[in-house]
Amino acid sequence: MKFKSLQIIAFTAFALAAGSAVAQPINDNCTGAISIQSAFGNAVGVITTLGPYDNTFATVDPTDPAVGYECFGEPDGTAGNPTLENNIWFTFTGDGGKYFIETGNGAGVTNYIDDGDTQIAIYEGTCSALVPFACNEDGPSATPTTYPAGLTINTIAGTVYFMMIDGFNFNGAISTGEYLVFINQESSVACGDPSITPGAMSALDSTVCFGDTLVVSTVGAISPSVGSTFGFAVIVSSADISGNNDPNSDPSVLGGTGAIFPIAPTVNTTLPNTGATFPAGVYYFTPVVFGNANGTGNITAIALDPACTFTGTSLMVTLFMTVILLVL
Ligand SMILES: [Ca+2]
Ligand SMILES: [Ca+2]
Ligand SMILES: [Ca+2]
Repeated sequence: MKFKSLQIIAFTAFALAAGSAVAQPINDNCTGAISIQSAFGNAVGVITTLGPYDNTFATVDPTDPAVGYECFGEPDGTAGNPTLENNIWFTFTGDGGKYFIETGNGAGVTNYIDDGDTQIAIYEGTCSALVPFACNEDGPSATPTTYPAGLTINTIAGTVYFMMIDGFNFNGAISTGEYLVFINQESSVACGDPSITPGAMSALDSTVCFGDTLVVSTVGAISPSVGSTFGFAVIVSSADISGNNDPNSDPSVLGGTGAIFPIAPTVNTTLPNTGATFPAGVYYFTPVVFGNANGTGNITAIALDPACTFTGTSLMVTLFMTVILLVL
């Protein structure tokens, strides 16, 4: 977006001949979003170029979202009244990777968007119930004369995203034209990354009676994000397994959750209800983050790589009666 100085803009008036067809882009609305899935899952550092796309005849639709683009700089760079002008839509499914997305100029573009001035808003949910996920007005490639949007996102594996790219409207001067979309997977969290941590686990009670519900929570977990299977899980065992990075080879391990939030870095919150039940006894609950693993389902069914598995401190809980519902 322009911000610091006004510019003299030369308007070129033109009229379309009567009867000529003006084609809206096929992805003018969310429901027509173009899949850009091919740009995801490629090697880190390899830029995938998509387009060019042209917003010249794109329109604003009543089904467009009312929120999620609060960062857009209208009317004058202050973002005092963000507006949609000529938005077009794209969709992709996350794979847990970290991606940098920006627009720009390049091969195939014959009418680069005015001032390069795009805006990007990314949503989760569905077209009829879009949930704001990320927003950017000007990215790191912006200069004093060109203002392409660009942002980095951590995708969640399996989550469907909708990306809206709009043009900036500088006091009525709307950026229209063509642009490319560049998508580049950035380095993820490798097994040796010092930021990796299974987080801190706590429980509401250390002793649990029949009929009680035990809530175990973990905060601050950061998992690796490499390999086909990675993420966070809670292991239940009959002995303390603190620091055992090969937990599935430990005979005391009884079970646990499936891999949760395969995204990194991230912060865990209270985990979903597993509905698991256990007989009376002493149990240990242990957070674990892992990468470079294979398989799906419960943590005990996943082939872990001990060199990329990080098991936290076990938390002891005593169950006094049988059939206790555990909320992990
Ligand atoms: Ca539109
Ligand atoms: Ca706009
Ligand atoms: Ca911009």
